[in-house]
Amino acid sequence: MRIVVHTLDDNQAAFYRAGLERAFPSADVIRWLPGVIAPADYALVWRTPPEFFLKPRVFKAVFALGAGVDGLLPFMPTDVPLIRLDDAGMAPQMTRYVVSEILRVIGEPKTGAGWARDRDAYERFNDNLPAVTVLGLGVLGARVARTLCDMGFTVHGWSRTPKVIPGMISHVGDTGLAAALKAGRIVVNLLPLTSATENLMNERFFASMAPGGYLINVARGGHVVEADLIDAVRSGQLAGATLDVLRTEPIASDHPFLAEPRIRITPHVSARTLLGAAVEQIVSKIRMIESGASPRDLPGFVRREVGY
Ligand code: NDP
Ligand code: OXD
Repeated sequence: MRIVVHTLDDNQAAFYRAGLERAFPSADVIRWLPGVIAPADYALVWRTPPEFFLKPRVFKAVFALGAGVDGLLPFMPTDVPLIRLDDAGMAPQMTRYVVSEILRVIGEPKTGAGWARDRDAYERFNDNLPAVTVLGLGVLGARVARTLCDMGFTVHGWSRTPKVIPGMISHVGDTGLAAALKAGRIVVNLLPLTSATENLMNERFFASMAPGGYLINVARGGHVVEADLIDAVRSGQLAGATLDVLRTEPIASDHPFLAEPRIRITPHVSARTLLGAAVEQIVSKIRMIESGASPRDLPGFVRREVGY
Protein backbone atom coordinates (compact mmCIF):
# COMPACT_ATOMS: atom_id res chain seq x y z
CA MET A 1 0.00 0.00 0.00
CA ARG A 2 1.31 3.46 -0.82
CA ILE A 3 0.15 6.60 1.01
CA VAL A 4 1.16 10.04 -0.15
CA VAL A 5 1.07 13.06 2.17
CA HIS A 6 1.00 16.73 1.23
CA THR A 7 0.85 19.67 3.59
CA LEU A 8 2.81 22.88 3.28
CA ASP A 9 4.24 22.52 6.77
CA ASP A 10 7.35 20.29 7.08
CA ASN A 11 6.72 19.34 10.71
CA GLN A 12 3.12 18.39 10.05
CA ALA A 13 4.08 16.29 7.03
CA ALA A 14 6.68 14.49 9.17
CA PHE A 15 4.11 13.92 11.93
CA TYR A 16 1.56 12.43 9.55
CA ARG A 17 4.14 10.23 7.87
CA ALA A 18 5.41 8.92 11.19
CA GLY A 19 1.87 8.17 12.40
CA LEU A 20 0.98 6.32 9.20
CA GLU A 21 4.25 4.36 9.21
CA ARG A 22 3.60 3.26 12.78
CA ALA A 23 0.07 2.14 11.91
CA PHE A 24 1.00 0.50 8.60
CA PRO A 25 4.60 -0.72 8.93
CA SER A 26 4.63 -2.37 5.50
CA ALA A 27 3.22 0.65 3.67
CA ASP A 28 5.26 3.00 1.52
CA VAL A 29 4.48 6.42 3.01
CA ILE A 30 5.91 9.30 1.01
CA ARG A 31 5.70 13.07 1.08
CA TRP A 32 4.48 14.64 -2.13
CA LEU A 33 6.48 17.56 -3.44
CA PRO A 34 5.80 19.44 -6.68
CA GLY A 35 7.19 17.54 -9.63
CA VAL A 36 6.83 14.12 -8.01
CA ILE A 37 4.63 11.61 -9.82
CA ALA A 38 3.45 9.01 -7.36
CA PRO A 39 0.40 6.81 -7.92
CA ALA A 40 -0.95 5.87 -4.51
CA ASP A 41 -3.75 4.07 -2.76
CA TYR A 42 -4.45 6.94 -0.40
CA ALA A 43 -3.52 10.61 -0.09
CA LEU A 44 -3.64 13.04 2.83
CA VAL A 45 -3.85 16.62 1.57
CA TRP A 46 -4.25 20.23 2.70
CA ARG A 47 -3.65 23.42 0.75
CA THR A 48 -2.46 21.13 -2.02
CA PRO A 49 -1.86 22.66 -5.46
CA PRO A 50 -3.96 21.56 -8.47
CA GLU A 51 -0.85 19.92 -9.96
CA PHE A 52 -1.12 17.16 -7.36
CA PHE A 53 -4.46 16.04 -8.70
CA LEU A 54 -3.32 15.98 -12.32
CA LYS A 55 -0.59 13.39 -12.13
CA PRO A 56 -0.35 11.14 -9.08
CA ARG A 57 -3.46 9.00 -9.32
CA VAL A 58 -5.02 8.14 -6.00
CA PHE A 59 -7.06 4.98 -6.25
CA LYS A 60 -8.96 4.40 -3.03
CA ALA A 61 -9.51 7.68 -1.17
CA VAL A 62 -8.19 11.17 -0.58
CA PHE A 63 -8.33 12.46 3.01
CA ALA A 64 -8.61 16.20 3.62
CA LEU A 65 -6.65 17.31 6.68
CA GLY A 66 -9.41 19.74 7.64
CA ALA A 67 -13.19 19.98 7.80
CA GLY A 68 -13.86 22.36 4.90
CA VAL A 69 -13.09 21.03 1.43
CA ASP A 70 -13.84 24.12 -0.65
CA GLY A 71 -10.12 24.58 -1.35
CA LEU A 72 -9.78 21.05 -2.76
CA LEU A 73 -12.98 20.29 -4.63
CA PRO A 74 -12.36 22.47 -7.69
CA PHE A 75 -9.29 20.41 -8.63
CA MET A 76 -10.24 16.94 -7.47
CA PRO A 77 -11.10 14.25 -9.99
CA THR A 78 -14.75 13.39 -9.38
CA ASP A 79 -14.21 9.64 -9.39
CA VAL A 80 -11.93 9.60 -6.31
CA PRO A 81 -13.68 9.51 -2.93
CA LEU A 82 -12.86 12.53 -0.77
CA ILE A 83 -13.18 12.20 3.00
CA ARG A 84 -12.86 15.19 5.28
CA LEU A 85 -12.11 15.35 9.01
CA ASP A 86 -15.19 14.63 11.04
CA ASP A 87 -14.76 16.67 14.24
CA ALA A 88 -11.39 15.10 15.16
CA GLY A 89 -11.19 17.39 18.18
CA MET A 90 -12.39 20.54 16.39
CA ALA A 91 -15.91 20.68 17.85
CA PRO A 92 -14.85 21.43 21.46
CA GLN A 93 -12.43 24.13 20.28
CA MET A 94 -15.05 25.70 18.03
CA THR A 95 -17.60 25.64 20.81
CA ARG A 96 -15.18 27.36 23.23
CA TYR A 97 -14.38 30.04 20.68
CA VAL A 98 -18.02 30.78 19.84
CA VAL A 99 -19.23 30.72 23.45
CA SER A 100 -16.43 32.98 24.63
CA GLU A 101 -17.15 35.44 21.81
CA ILE A 102 -20.85 35.46 22.64
CA LEU A 103 -20.15 36.09 26.33
CA ARG A 104 -17.73 38.85 25.40
CA VAL A 105 -20.26 40.48 23.07
CA ILE A 106 -23.12 40.37 25.55
CA GLY A 107 -20.92 41.47 28.44
CA GLU A 108 -20.96 38.62 30.91
CA PRO A 109 -20.88 40.16 34.40
CA LYS A 110 -17.29 40.48 35.45
CA THR A 111 -15.47 40.93 38.75
CA GLY A 112 -15.01 44.33 40.41
CA ALA A 113 -16.50 46.25 43.29
CA GLY A 114 -19.70 47.12 41.40
CA TRP A 115 -20.41 43.58 40.33
CA ALA A 116 -19.42 42.14 43.69
CA ARG A 117 -22.38 43.90 45.31
CA ASP A 118 -24.83 44.01 42.43
CA ARG A 119 -27.02 40.93 42.50
CA ASP A 120 -29.40 42.64 40.07
CA ALA A 121 -26.72 42.83 37.40
CA TYR A 122 -26.43 39.04 37.38
CA GLU A 123 -30.16 38.65 37.29
CA ARG A 124 -30.42 41.14 34.42
CA PHE A 125 -27.72 39.24 32.58
CA ASN A 126 -29.40 35.88 33.06
CA ASP A 127 -32.87 37.21 32.25
CA ASN A 128 -31.75 38.91 29.05
CA LEU A 129 -29.72 36.34 27.21
CA PRO A 130 -30.07 37.11 23.49
CA ALA A 131 -31.32 34.57 21.00
CA VAL A 132 -28.56 33.06 18.88
CA THR A 133 -28.89 31.79 15.32
CA VAL A 134 -26.51 29.09 14.15
CA LEU A 135 -26.19 28.67 10.38
CA GLY A 136 -25.02 25.15 9.54
CA LEU A 137 -25.82 22.33 11.94
CA GLY A 138 -23.28 19.74 10.93
CA VAL A 139 -20.57 18.25 13.09
CA LEU A 140 -19.45 21.64 14.41
CA GLY A 141 -22.64 23.73 14.22
CA ALA A 142 -24.75 21.09 15.98
CA ARG A 143 -22.26 20.95 18.88
CA VAL A 144 -22.30 24.73 19.19
CA ALA A 145 -26.11 24.84 19.04
CA ARG A 146 -26.47 22.07 21.64
CA THR A 147 -24.07 23.81 24.01
CA LEU A 148 -25.87 27.14 23.67
CA CYS A 149 -29.22 25.42 24.33
CA ASP A 150 -27.69 23.80 27.42
CA MET A 151 -26.55 27.23 28.58
CA GLY A 152 -30.10 28.55 28.41
CA PHE A 153 -29.88 30.57 25.20
CA THR A 154 -32.80 30.55 22.80
CA VAL A 155 -31.25 28.97 19.73
CA HIS A 156 -32.44 29.04 16.13
CA GLY A 157 -30.63 26.79 13.67
CA TRP A 158 -30.59 26.78 9.87
CA SER A 159 -29.54 23.84 7.75
CA ARG A 160 -30.34 22.28 4.38
CA THR A 161 -32.38 19.51 5.97
CA PRO A 162 -34.43 19.82 9.19
CA LYS A 163 -32.69 18.98 12.47
CA VAL A 164 -33.85 17.87 15.88
CA ILE A 165 -31.70 19.31 18.68
CA PRO A 166 -33.50 19.48 22.03
CA GLY A 167 -34.49 23.08 22.71
CA MET A 168 -33.41 24.41 19.28
CA ILE A 169 -35.81 25.83 16.72
CA SER A 170 -34.94 24.31 13.33
CA HIS A 171 -35.28 26.29 10.09
CA VAL A 172 -34.69 25.30 6.47
CA GLY A 173 -34.95 27.00 3.07
CA ASP A 174 -35.10 30.69 2.15
CA THR A 175 -38.06 31.55 4.35
CA GLY A 176 -36.44 29.63 7.19
CA LEU A 177 -33.28 31.68 6.76
CA ALA A 178 -35.23 34.94 6.90
CA ALA A 179 -37.01 33.80 10.07
CA ALA A 180 -33.79 32.59 11.69
CA LEU A 181 -31.96 35.84 10.91
CA LYS A 182 -34.74 37.96 12.29
CA ALA A 183 -34.94 35.88 15.47
CA GLY A 184 -31.31 35.81 16.58
CA ARG A 185 -29.42 38.84 17.82
CA ILE A 186 -26.16 36.96 17.34
CA VAL A 187 -25.62 34.97 14.15
CA VAL A 188 -22.93 32.29 14.08
CA ASN A 189 -21.85 30.97 10.69
CA LEU A 190 -20.79 27.32 10.45
CA LEU A 191 -21.80 26.58 6.88
CA PRO A 192 -19.49 24.96 4.36
CA LEU A 193 -18.45 27.16 1.43
CA THR A 194 -20.33 25.86 -1.61
CA SER A 195 -21.92 27.36 -4.71
CA ALA A 196 -25.14 27.64 -2.66
CA THR A 197 -23.55 29.49 0.28
CA GLU A 198 -20.86 31.66 -1.35
CA ASN A 199 -21.56 35.39 -0.81
CA LEU A 200 -24.63 34.47 1.27
CA MET A 201 -23.76 37.20 3.76
CA ASN A 202 -24.48 40.20 1.58
CA GLU A 203 -26.44 43.44 1.84
CA ARG A 204 -29.77 41.59 1.79
CA PHE A 205 -28.64 39.14 4.47
CA PHE A 206 -27.44 41.90 6.81
CA ALA A 207 -30.66 43.87 6.26
CA SER A 208 -32.60 40.74 7.28
CA MET A 209 -30.72 40.46 10.58
CA ALA A 210 -32.21 41.94 13.71
CA PRO A 211 -31.14 45.61 13.99
CA GLY A 212 -28.04 45.86 16.17
CA GLY A 213 -27.22 42.20 15.48
CA TYR A 214 -23.75 40.68 15.64
CA LEU A 215 -22.09 38.25 13.21
CA ILE A 216 -19.59 35.58 14.24
CA ASN A 217 -18.09 34.01 11.13
CA VAL A 218 -15.99 30.96 11.87
CA ALA A 219 -16.61 29.13 8.58
CA ARG A 220 -15.13 30.70 5.45
CA GLY A 221 -14.38 34.23 4.26
CA GLY A 222 -16.09 33.49 0.94
CA HIS A 223 -19.46 33.56 2.69
CA VAL A 224 -19.16 37.29 3.36
CA VAL A 225 -19.34 40.19 0.91
CA GLU A 226 -16.80 42.32 2.74
CA ALA A 227 -17.94 45.75 1.48
CA ASP A 228 -21.53 44.95 2.48
CA LEU A 229 -20.41 43.94 5.97
CA ILE A 230 -18.49 47.19 6.43
CA ASP A 231 -21.56 49.16 5.30
CA ALA A 232 -23.84 47.21 7.66
CA VAL A 233 -21.51 47.88 10.60
CA ARG A 234 -20.96 51.54 9.77
CA SER A 235 -24.71 52.15 9.34
CA GLY A 236 -25.38 50.59 12.76
CA GLN A 237 -27.55 47.80 11.29
CA LEU A 238 -24.94 45.48 12.81
CA ALA A 239 -23.34 46.19 16.17
CA GLY A 240 -20.22 44.43 14.97
CA ALA A 241 -18.66 41.20 13.80
CA THR A 242 -16.06 38.66 14.81
CA LEU A 243 -14.32 37.10 11.83
CA ASP A 244 -12.00 34.15 12.26
CA VAL A 245 -11.86 33.61 8.51
CA LEU A 246 -11.35 35.94 5.57
CA ARG A 247 -11.32 35.75 1.79
CA THR A 248 -7.57 36.32 1.85
CA GLU A 249 -5.59 35.06 4.82
CA PRO A 250 -3.59 36.34 6.54
CA ILE A 251 -5.27 39.73 6.47
CA ALA A 252 -3.45 42.49 4.55
CA SER A 253 -2.14 45.23 6.84
CA ASP A 254 -4.20 47.85 4.95
CA HIS A 255 -7.46 45.87 4.97
CA PRO A 256 -10.40 48.16 5.86
CA PHE A 257 -11.60 45.69 8.51
CA LEU A 258 -8.54 46.60 10.59
CA ALA A 259 -9.63 50.24 10.71
CA GLU A 260 -13.09 49.34 11.97
CA PRO A 261 -13.09 48.90 15.77
CA ARG A 262 -16.40 47.03 15.74
CA ILE A 263 -14.90 44.27 13.62
CA ARG A 264 -12.71 41.83 15.49
CA ILE A 265 -10.37 39.58 13.51
CA THR A 266 -8.66 36.39 14.62
CA PRO A 267 -6.25 34.48 12.35
CA HIS A 268 -8.23 31.30 11.54
CA VAL A 269 -7.71 29.76 14.95
CA SER A 270 -11.20 28.88 16.14
CA ALA A 271 -10.65 25.15 15.56
CA ARG A 272 -7.23 23.94 14.56
CA THR A 273 -6.62 20.48 13.18
CA LEU A 274 -5.26 18.36 16.03
CA LEU A 275 -2.60 16.24 14.36
CA GLY A 276 -2.87 13.24 16.69
CA ALA A 277 -6.66 13.07 16.44
CA ALA A 278 -6.53 13.58 12.67
CA VAL A 279 -4.02 10.81 12.06
CA GLU A 280 -5.94 8.45 14.35
CA GLN A 281 -9.19 9.12 12.48
CA ILE A 282 -7.58 8.64 9.07
CA VAL A 283 -5.78 5.45 10.10
CA SER A 284 -9.05 3.99 11.36
CA LYS A 285 -10.83 4.90 8.09
CA ILE A 286 -8.04 3.38 5.98
CA ARG A 287 -8.35 0.19 8.02
CA MET A 288 -12.11 0.16 7.40
CA ILE A 289 -11.66 0.62 3.63
CA GLU A 290 -8.97 -2.06 3.56
CA SER A 291 -11.44 -4.39 5.31
CA GLY A 292 -14.02 -3.81 2.61
CA ALA A 293 -16.01 -0.75 3.76
CA SER A 294 -17.13 1.64 1.06
CA PRO A 295 -15.68 5.16 1.51
CA ARG A 296 -19.23 6.45 0.84
CA ASP A 297 -20.38 4.94 4.12
CA LEU A 298 -17.70 6.56 6.26
CA PRO A 299 -18.35 9.70 8.32
CA GLY A 300 -16.91 12.72 6.52
CA PHE A 301 -17.47 11.36 3.00
CA VAL A 302 -17.92 14.44 0.80
CA ARG A 303 -21.00 14.35 -1.40
CA ARG A 304 -19.98 16.11 -4.61
CA GLU A 305 -23.58 16.82 -5.54
CA VAL A 306 -23.98 19.16 -2.53
CA GLY A 307 -20.34 20.25 -2.25
CA TYR A 308 -19.65 19.24 1.38
P1 NDP B 1 -20.68 19.72 8.06
O1 NDP B 1 -20.57 19.34 6.63
O2 NDP B 1 -20.75 18.67 9.10
O3 NDP B 1 -21.97 20.64 8.26
C1 NDP B 1 -22.43 21.54 7.32
C2 NDP B 1 -23.80 22.06 7.75
O4 NDP B 1 -24.20 23.12 6.86
C3 NDP B 1 -24.89 21.00 7.67
O5 NDP B 1 -25.80 21.14 8.74
C4 NDP B 1 -25.61 21.32 6.35
O6 NDP B 1 -26.98 20.95 6.30
C5 NDP B 1 -25.48 22.83 6.34
N1 NDP B 1 -25.60 23.35 4.96
C6 NDP B 1 -24.82 23.08 3.90
N2 NDP B 1 -25.26 23.73 2.80
C7 NDP B 1 -26.35 24.42 3.19
C8 NDP B 1 -27.27 25.26 2.52
N3 NDP B 1 -27.14 25.54 1.21
N4 NDP B 1 -28.28 25.79 3.23
C9 NDP B 1 -28.44 25.52 4.54
N5 NDP B 1 -27.60 24.72 5.25
C10 NDP B 1 -26.58 24.17 4.57
O7 NDP B 1 -19.47 20.70 8.34
P2 NDP B 1 -18.66 20.98 9.72
O8 NDP B 1 -19.66 21.28 10.78
O9 NDP B 1 -17.67 19.93 9.97
O10 NDP B 1 -17.84 22.30 9.31
C11 NDP B 1 -18.52 23.46 8.86
C12 NDP B 1 -17.52 24.43 8.25
O11 NDP B 1 -16.73 25.03 9.26
C13 NDP B 1 -16.47 23.80 7.32
O12 NDP B 1 -17.01 23.59 6.02
C14 NDP B 1 -15.37 24.83 7.33
O13 NDP B 1 -15.57 25.75 6.29
C15 NDP B 1 -15.55 25.54 8.67
N6 NDP B 1 -14.41 25.27 9.58
C16 NDP B 1 -13.69 26.34 10.04
C17 NDP B 1 -12.66 26.14 10.91
C18 NDP B 1 -11.89 27.28 11.47
O14 NDP B 1 -10.85 27.07 12.10
N7 NDP B 1 -12.35 28.51 11.34
C19 NDP B 1 -12.26 24.79 11.33
C20 NDP B 1 -13.10 23.76 10.82
C21 NDP B 1 -14.14 24.00 9.96
P3 NDP B 1 -27.44 19.42 6.42
O15 NDP B 1 -27.15 19.02 7.86
O16 NDP B 1 -28.88 19.47 6.14
O17 NDP B 1 -26.62 18.64 5.44
C1 OXD C 1 -10.93 23.40 8.35
C2 OXD C 1 -10.23 24.62 8.66
O1 OXD C 1 -11.82 23.44 7.51
O2 OXD C 1 -9.14 24.55 9.22
O3 OXD C 1 -10.64 22.37 8.98
O4 OXD C 1 -10.72 25.71 8.38
